[in-house]
Amino acid sequence: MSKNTHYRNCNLCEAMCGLEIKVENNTVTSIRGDKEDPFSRGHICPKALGMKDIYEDPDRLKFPLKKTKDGWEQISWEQAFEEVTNKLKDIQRKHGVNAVGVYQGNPSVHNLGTTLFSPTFVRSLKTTNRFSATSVDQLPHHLAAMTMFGHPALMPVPDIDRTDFWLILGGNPLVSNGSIMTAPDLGKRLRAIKERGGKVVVVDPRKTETADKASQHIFIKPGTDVWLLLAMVNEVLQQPKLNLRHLTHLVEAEQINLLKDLIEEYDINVAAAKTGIPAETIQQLAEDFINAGAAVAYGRMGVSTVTFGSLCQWLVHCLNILTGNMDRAGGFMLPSPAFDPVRPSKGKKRELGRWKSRVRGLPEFNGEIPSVTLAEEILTEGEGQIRAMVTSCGNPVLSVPNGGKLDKAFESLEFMVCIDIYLNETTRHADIILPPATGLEVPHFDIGFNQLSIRNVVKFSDPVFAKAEGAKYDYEIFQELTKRMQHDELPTDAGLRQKIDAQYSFTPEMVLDGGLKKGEYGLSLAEVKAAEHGIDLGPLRPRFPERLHTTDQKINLVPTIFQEDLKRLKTAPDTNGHLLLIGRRHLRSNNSWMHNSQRLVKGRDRCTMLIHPNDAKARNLVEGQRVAVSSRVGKVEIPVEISDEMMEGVVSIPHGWGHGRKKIKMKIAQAHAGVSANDLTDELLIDELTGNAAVNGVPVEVGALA
Ligand SMILES: Nc1nc2c(c(=O)[nH]1)N[C@H]1C(S)=C(S)[C@@H](COP(=O)(O)OP(=O)(O)OC[C@H]3O[C@@H](n4cnc5c(=O)[nH]c(N)nc54)[C@H](O)[C@@H]3O)O[C@H]1N2
Ligand SMILES: Nc1nc2c(c(=O)[nH]1)N[C@H]1C(S)=C(S)[C@@H](COP(=O)(O)OP(=O)(O)OC[C@H]3O[C@@H](n4cnc5c(=O)[nH]c(N)nc54)[C@H](O)[C@@H]3O)O[C@H]1N2
Ligand code: SF4
Ligand SMILES: [Mo]
Repeated sequence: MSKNTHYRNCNLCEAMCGLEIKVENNTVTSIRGDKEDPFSRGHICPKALGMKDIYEDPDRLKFPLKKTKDGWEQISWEQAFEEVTNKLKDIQRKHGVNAVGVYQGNPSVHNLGTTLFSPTFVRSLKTTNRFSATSVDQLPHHLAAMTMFGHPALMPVPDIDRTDFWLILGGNPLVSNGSIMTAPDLGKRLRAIKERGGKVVVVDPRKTETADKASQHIFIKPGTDVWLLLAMVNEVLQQPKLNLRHLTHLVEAEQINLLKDLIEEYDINVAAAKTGIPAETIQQLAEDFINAGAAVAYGRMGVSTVTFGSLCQWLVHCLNILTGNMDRAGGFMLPSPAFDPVRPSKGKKRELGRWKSRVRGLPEFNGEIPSVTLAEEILTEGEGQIRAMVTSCGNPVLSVPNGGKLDKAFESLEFMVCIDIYLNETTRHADIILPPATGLEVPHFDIGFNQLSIRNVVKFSDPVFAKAEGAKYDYEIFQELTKRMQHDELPTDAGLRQKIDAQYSFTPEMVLDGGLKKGEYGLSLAEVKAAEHGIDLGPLRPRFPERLHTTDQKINLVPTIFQEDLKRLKTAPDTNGHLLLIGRRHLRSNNSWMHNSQRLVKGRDRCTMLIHPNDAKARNLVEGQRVAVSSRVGKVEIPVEISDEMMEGVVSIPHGWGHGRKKIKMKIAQAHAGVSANDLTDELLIDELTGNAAVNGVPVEVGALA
């Protein structure tokens, strides 16, 4: 590859920033924002340079490793594939198909080969013990999409370039760079709302970086947004006349009446008592939202990973729909991606809980069971117990509640294989690690995030560097594993067999080309490749009703499961008297796996606990002091940072740290170890409807070290 300037998308977070990468003598000499990218317009964040660090990282794995009594030994791919699949098949023969569990982590959706080729591999394992980061993150979004719009992937995004009022609940897009909303250059986009006379309101227990730049910030007690949203929807329903615009015929009038009856009791006064927000503030917020030109409510992690996460996401939709802001410019809209994986469901009935997890009876969703139940599925003896694990792109020891228990569970397995680029807190438990080429070495295309993008765009990114000699692409690893996982003892149905055979004869680029041509813009991959800065396909367009996948092509405003789940509000436990733990993200951090970049971890310690001055005073704590934080499941020691950016009664610890565990190989991360917030979060604290983890709003005790 002789070219020395390359244009490609950053694949690290959801923002899809265009990068301009200069290379000399096989070394990256600079990474800048691509000013000609029509979407990101030159914007990048500090993590973009992490692409160089990952490429050059001496700790990054490139060849298969096998654990032996003398330590890790490099083995050939052939040996690795043979041993892995023989072992998995053996265990399935002996203990049944469900004895193999699989966990897929976040970078799965940031890698083209894994996005396209891992699903068939997972199916070829034939196990119902499938887990992923989805249930520690966004299950409530998918459930609302599926039950209201007919498909779990139909998640509208806020049309922030045209809105007059953006209500952000539990999201910190200026740091996360947006989630379930692909919107590079968010700082400018947010400023533009204010400059055109619009308003941005942030509801968050912490005065975040986003709240700081917003028109208004409202503190809320963690886990209580459901009451705020109920009160706001109630206010909307009290309006003399609703105007649903073009959705009027898509929502049954009886459903609106039903909703009115169901939630009548949850008014502003109830909300004020629960949330800690004054009644007048809630009243004003509701009025502002109703009276704004185009308005949009958007709720992310902070209202998804809480005990009423699903009700929250449902109510966010209700608020947008009933104020006429769904599917409208400046409101909540569905993107129109060039490569569209959302296929007509051919009458396929989708529901929650087609099967239940063995130990705790948590519901299946979209073929997976919740990750909060993974540890007990491994540790609890009996038929169906997980005895071998496959992980791909995941670090559940640091990302799933009660990571300490999971650490022990993985240690007890008969066999574990990890498809991963690092020897970290999770993969250290593996018997074999299969590392794929990654980052600048692989072609990239954002299948997932073009479905969540606030403008319709498309771009293909060529690799900047060739992969190391003898290394494998992720899709090649999945092809090989899939092919070899077929065994005569376990019947493979014709449909799966067909998929497996097809998969073996395709490359990701062939799949992309086919999908793009079939897509609504009829583009070929060659045409997309020719536009190295990407192609702008225009602002979002109204897509209702034709994109709805419900059988009657209407919106299901009040799905029965939410109606039922409302009953749970009556028995919500009282959290008064406890400090409540919430998370926090940092611009230079990316979940658990980018702390091996010196430039991203340098500077002051970021793994600290934020606490309000009054709460610190009540416990005689001073700035920088190390304290003990404990919860039902564990205890950590961490320095405190005292700040009135916290709401009283709430403390915040970032997740993804905790690299002090033994036998990992991430030198820089180990030198900046921090502690894991998920040694405190509780696998029993969940959104009961879906089993999604509630990593926000965890009761904890804080005190000086003994
Ligand atoms: N307390 C608390 N916990 C949380 C959260 C929180 O806010 N608070 N957030 C949750 C959320 S939103 C998420 S998404 C999860 C994330 O949870 P996970 O996905 O389990 O964790 P990550 O830290 O993203 O780990 C990514 C793994 O993929 C590997 N990797 C990186 N690139 C590649 C690649 O190209 N190929 C392969 N095969 N592997 C690769 C890394 O080495 C690492 O092991 O954490 C969740 N956990
Ligand atoms: N720099 C960086 N960017 C990232 C990541 C990263 O680790 N670092 N991770 C990526 C991933 S996987 C994801 S999913 C996204 C997440 O993207 P976001 O959801 O935007 O990010 P968070 O920082 O988790 O924001 C959650 C907010 O909810 C608030 N909160 C906590 N509890 C409550 C509550 O009960 N109610 C309300 N209203 N708010 C609450 C928190 O204070 C926090 O500000 O970020 C992505 N981008
Ligand atoms: S905001 Fe996200 S996509 Fe953009 S440069 Fe940073 S990590 Fe990459
Ligand atoms: Mo996430």
